[in-house]
Amino acid sequence: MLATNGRMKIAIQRNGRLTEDSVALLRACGLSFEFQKQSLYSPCSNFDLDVLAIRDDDIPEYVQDGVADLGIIGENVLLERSARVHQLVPLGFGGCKLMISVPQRSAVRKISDLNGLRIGTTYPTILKSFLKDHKVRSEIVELSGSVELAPSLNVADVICDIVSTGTTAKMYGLRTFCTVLESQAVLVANLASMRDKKKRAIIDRLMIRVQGSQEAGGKRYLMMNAPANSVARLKRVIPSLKSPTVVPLAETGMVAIHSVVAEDVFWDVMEKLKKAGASDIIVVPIETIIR
Ligand code: PRT
Ligand code: ZN
Repeated sequence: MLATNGRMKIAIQRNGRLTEDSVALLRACGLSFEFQKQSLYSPCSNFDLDVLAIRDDDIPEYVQDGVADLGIIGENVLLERSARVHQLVPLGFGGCKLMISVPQRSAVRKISDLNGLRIGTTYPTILKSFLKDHKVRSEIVELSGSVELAPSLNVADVICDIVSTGTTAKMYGLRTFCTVLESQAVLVANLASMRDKKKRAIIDRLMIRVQGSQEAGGKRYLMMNAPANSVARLKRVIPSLKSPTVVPLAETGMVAIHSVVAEDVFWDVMEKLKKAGASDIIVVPIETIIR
């Protein structure tokens, strides 16, 4: 019933590290839907796309098989499953690394030192191809979870697992040794849906919105007043997207300046602007930028 109601579907992780950002992205794209972690299916009231919330491990196959037309999934899971899907765009969240970690006192210093060792992992496919690329012969011990425990249980000598801050590895007496894969969440599409004219039109509409919200991400809209003769100086301070908009004010000799600044240099820019003569500085968030 679910798969055949004719509406397009996007699969997202139901309850995990990608859930909040996936929901936020779809909402930033203007999609209106109710989302509860226990609900599998949330129809969108204002866009021809419904949200299917499932375990992240199932997303590659669901998109490959057309149960969902689109999906948001970590590159690590996508690659491990070797699913045949179309990768639309990296999304800039869910960042992590698949890394080989070794016990603190291990003698492993270079990749060739892994020869002959047992590597515990839940990512045998990616690891196998990494070892092959580096011409290393190790034994891959395929685990289903609690990978960090493997060395202390003597199930493996070293491990290959997802690391973000490195705290977990440290907690288990391991030191991260080398990166096998850098990963982030990506938007993927079913191959047949990409070829279907009607579905493709909806995917293209969504893509424009995704790109718009990505463009806007980390940017602020800046408005300020300044003496006209300070414009040249102010322009040098604003690392704007394009040249700032300068509008004369009723008060002679004064102008309003509008521009876009990046969040990370925002305070720095503000201080310089004030010094350069700007006043009444107003900063607002940007929801989207369509080019
Ligand atoms: O229930 P379901 O199967 O849907 O969820 P899950 O438990 O399989 O996945 P989840 O929610 O843990 O992760 C989903 C995706 O988030 C992963 O596939 C990655 O793409 C991404 N991601 C980002 C991470 C991490 N950061 C992360 N830190 N996935 C897992 N971890 C784990 C890691 O496995 C290790 O146990 O966090 C621990 C390490 O974290 P640090 O910060 O201590 O290094
Ligand atoms: Zn999972």
